[in-house]
Order: sequence, then C-alpha cells, then structure tokens
Amino acid sequence: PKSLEALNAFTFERILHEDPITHSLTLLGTFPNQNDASAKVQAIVRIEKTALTAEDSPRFFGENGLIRKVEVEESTDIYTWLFGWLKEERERDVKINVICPATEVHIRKYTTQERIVVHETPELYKKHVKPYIEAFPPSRTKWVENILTGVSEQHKVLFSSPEFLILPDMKWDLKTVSSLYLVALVQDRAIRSLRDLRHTHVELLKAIRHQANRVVQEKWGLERGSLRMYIHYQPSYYHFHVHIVNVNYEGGLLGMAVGQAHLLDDVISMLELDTGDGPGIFQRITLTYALGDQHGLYEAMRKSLEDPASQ
Ligand code: M7G
Repeated sequence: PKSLEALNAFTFERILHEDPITHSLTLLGTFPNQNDASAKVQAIVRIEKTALTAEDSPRFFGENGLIRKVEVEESTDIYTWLFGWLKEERERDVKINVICPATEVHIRKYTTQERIVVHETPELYKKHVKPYIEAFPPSRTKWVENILTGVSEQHKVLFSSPEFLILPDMKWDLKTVSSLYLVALVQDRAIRSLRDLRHTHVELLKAIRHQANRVVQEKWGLERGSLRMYIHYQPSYYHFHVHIVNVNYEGGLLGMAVGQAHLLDDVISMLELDTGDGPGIFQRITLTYALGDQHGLYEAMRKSLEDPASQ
C-alpha cells in the first residue's frame, strides 16, 4: 500500500502495542489481496507521530502560529500545563508545559547536560548537599504547599490523609493508563529527601504503597504489581514525594535512570533492617548518582572526585 487510497483499505483488527514514549501505535489488521479481492492479507501497521522540528521553534505562537487552539489542563503557582491543537478539527496534538517566571534553576534543569557519576558520602552530604538543600527559598516548593493546603489541584486529589496526598503528576496526560503517572506528597516538611528517611518512616511509606495500589485498582482496574514506585535522589524538589508510575511505562528520559530512582520497596526493606537506634541506613550510606553539568551541586561534587580523601 503506497497511496492513501490503498491505506484506506486497511481493516483494523487489534492493537499490538501502544507506546506513549515514542507516541506510536502498532496495529494488526488486513489489506485486501491484490489478485483476489475476496481474500485478505494480514498486515502490521505502526503509526508514530513525527518529532517536532526545531526550525518551527519561532513559529509555534503568534498571530499565525502553528498552535490553533489550547485548553488549560491545570495551573498552579508558576506552572501551567495545557493541551494544544495544530488544527481545530484534530485530536489534541501536543501537551504544553509552561514555567513562568522561570528561575535560573529551572533553566539549568531543562538545558541539555553532560553528566558525571559522583559518590555522595555522608560527609559530602553534610558539607555540600545539606546546605544546598537548605538554601532553596520556600517559593521553590510553593506548588507543593498549594496542593497540600488545598489551594490548587484539589479536584484531582485521589487520596488524602493527614500524612499524605496522592494525585496525578503534571507529567501525565490524565487519560493514557499505560503511561499512568501519579505522585504522593507527604505533609511532613521535615523530610527533605531520601537522606532524611529513618526507621520511624516505615509506616508512612507502607501506607503510601498501600493507598497507591488501592487507588489504581479502584479507579483504573490495575492489579497488584502494576506499579513502579520510586524516590528520586537527587530530586528537583526537596519536599518528600514518591513517584507512582505504570510499570509498563519505561523510559530513561522519565527519571528512571539507575542511580536516580530508588524503588520504594527497596527503601522500605532497608529501613526495616535498621534497628531504629543511632544514625539510620540513609544517614550512613554512600549514594552514587549522575549529575549534569548544570546542576547546582556539580562543581562541588566534581571536585570531590579529585580528592582521594573523600572517596
Ligand atoms: P522530582 O523527583 O523532584 O523531580 O519530582 P523531577 O521533576 O526531576 O522528576 C517532582 C515531581 O512532581 C515530577 O514528577 C513533576 O512532574 C511533578 N510536579 C512538578 N510540579 C511543579 C507539579 C505540579 O505543580 N503539580 C503536579 N501535580 N505535579 C507536579
């Protein structure tokens, strides 16, 4: 089939594969047999949305811009996400995320970066990372406060208790279950990152795991074992949260890189092995992860690699 007319003779049978990362669908169906119109030939057709072209960058917005229509999905603090149409009569074509005003930290985060692997010992954590975390102004996590205090995204909250909330992550389009992405935000502001977790948090983490499983089962019929739950280190926001993602949604681009994503189950298991006396496992462990050259900790951590005393 080399023409639209020939393609139009395709009879759809079923979906073989749905891939939200490459924006593609692989379909199974049939075409009529060229020589015998009554016979059918099985065919696989994969349709992938082509990548946006960099040359179009200046032309997306403006009077005759490429984006013809938008619908706001959500707007909170400095973040807004919308769906956009390239032509009115189409399905929503693009997801648009806006950060405005964007800080220097945002600009660095979204810039292509060269990475290095660093080893964060408890000493390096105390010397560089803790002060780095503490230097962030509260405005950095205003969006979290807005959600926790009921100012924004209230209608989206899927579970709420005095300890934590579960709601759809900004990254999710809210409809494609195969790319389901939720986030659990805890109320306890004292937990800034993985490093602050202790034996006493096991109950909280187990409750998050339990409620996440329950919510996706009740709302989307996802059975046990359907979720990959993890904690980022380093995260972008130092207010403790857990990523809750459909296990079939795999992609290095999505923050599942080895070293960055720590499985909630592993974290719970490690904390359970702690006795609860003295410094916990996450206060004693050396954490190894990749850092981009635009990250605020890059210089300090890169230097530590040259200093054998800190290895
Ligand atoms: P992270 O591990 O700190 O950083 O995760 P990452 O962005 O590098 O993954 C923060 C998570 O919160 C991410 O998955 C974000 O997509 C999500 N997120 C960020 N903001 C600003 C919002 C928001 O305003 N609303 C919701 N629902 N999710 C957000």
